[in-house]
Amino acid sequence: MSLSIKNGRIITADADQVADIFIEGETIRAIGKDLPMKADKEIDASGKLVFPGGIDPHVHLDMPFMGTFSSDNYETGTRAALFGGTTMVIDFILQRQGNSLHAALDEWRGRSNGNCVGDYSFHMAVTDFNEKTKAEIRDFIEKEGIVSFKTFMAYKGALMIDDRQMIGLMEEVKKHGGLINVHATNGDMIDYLVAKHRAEEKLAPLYHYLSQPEITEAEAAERFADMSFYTGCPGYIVHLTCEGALNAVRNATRRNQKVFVETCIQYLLLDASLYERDFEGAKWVMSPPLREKKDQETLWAGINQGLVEVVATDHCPFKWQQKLMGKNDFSKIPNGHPAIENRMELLFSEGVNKGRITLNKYVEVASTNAAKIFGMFPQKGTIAVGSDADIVIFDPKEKHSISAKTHHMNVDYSAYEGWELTGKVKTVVLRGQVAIENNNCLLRKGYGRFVKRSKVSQRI
Ligand code: DUC
Ligand code: ZN
Ligand code: ZN
Repeated sequence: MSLSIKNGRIITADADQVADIFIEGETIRAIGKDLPMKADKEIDASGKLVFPGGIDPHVHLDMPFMGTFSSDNYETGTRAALFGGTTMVIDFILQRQGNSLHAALDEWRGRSNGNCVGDYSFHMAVTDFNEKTKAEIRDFIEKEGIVSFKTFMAYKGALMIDDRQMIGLMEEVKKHGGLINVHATNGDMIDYLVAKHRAEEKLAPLYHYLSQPEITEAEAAERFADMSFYTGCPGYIVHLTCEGALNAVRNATRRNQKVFVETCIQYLLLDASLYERDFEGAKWVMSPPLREKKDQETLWAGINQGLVEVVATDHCPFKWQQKLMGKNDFSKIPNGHPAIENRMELLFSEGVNKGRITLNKYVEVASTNAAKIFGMFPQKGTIAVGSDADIVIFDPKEKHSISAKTHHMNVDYSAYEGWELTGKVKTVVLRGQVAIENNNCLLRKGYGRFVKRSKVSQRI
């Protein structure tokens, strides 16, 4: 099976050209003007932008969390991702404290194997680092192709590790060529503030926000950067939201240290005023919480300064009935919001169209940098001869609006209901197969493949 995409404006992280793409099987075979090859199927992309498939390296599908499961499973979540131009996601396996990493891998494979429509990988979240866990690290990197290890500096009693465990894990991960991802917020400070607000019967969603002030994140980001510097282990801060935390990363550059930073689309576009809407604010209860307008400006600037490399989602949807678990107590609202389907279009409309980022930067932060940082470039994250044919054909002029009535995520509200966007994903190709066309998904569950990743290079 071969496919030609003719006359599109092809944008990669470092190029911009009108040309044809010839795909044979799963990979790109040729790129050039007026290619002579005849393909089984031809798509006319004149007037359209052509991007590498989006990569969202931070999603939680079918995840057991806070007494329930995130409402998108591997099928609905990866399909919704494809509708939004994201051809690959990286999900998180959570070790259960007291159990092994491999037991968790088996559990996560049980839910994901054969169920994905789009491509996927896992980060391994280490919640209990000890001599037994330590002995498993090498196997993950060398045999399983899982080279990134997530750590939580918060969620005490369930997911959090202490600094002693963090240092031990960093040394082991560094030894084998991996990377540490971190949820960097100060768990003890947050626990204290949650308990205080509950004791004072301050139980509305607003107090979720007030229990995680900026300083809880700035402090943890700096501490994490220090530990990463000390051990020499590459570090990646997930869902960074605010000026204080980004300043910690900026300061680390003064000693020639690189800490990779991911922000998420919601922190660029939404702010904490949404928590003032009584219980409706539960739709945006996530950790870290939404911040202030000044933080949004810092994050956009951070992208352009090369301090923020990735825009992900932390997609962790819960239906309204699940959010109601915290009706009388903000600390019981399952944390997370839906965005896997909206990320690429929101970032284009609000970022590129509003002149905040260039087209090349868009591709960099929505796809290429994640592929590089997480060890799968140039197989993923670019349009080049030999790369997987993961391609998005995008109409930069089409106007549309976001609604739960039309989205494909398994959740009964949208965090962006009524947002008017310019720019729409029209056709998506995953490893040479047309995945999305005319608003239909043409692939079935089971097509999505687990992507084994390579040891991590610091260069991006
Ligand atoms: N934050 C969320 O909002 N949800 C899932 C996990 C996390 O850290
Ligand atoms: Zn997190
Ligand atoms: Zn997360």
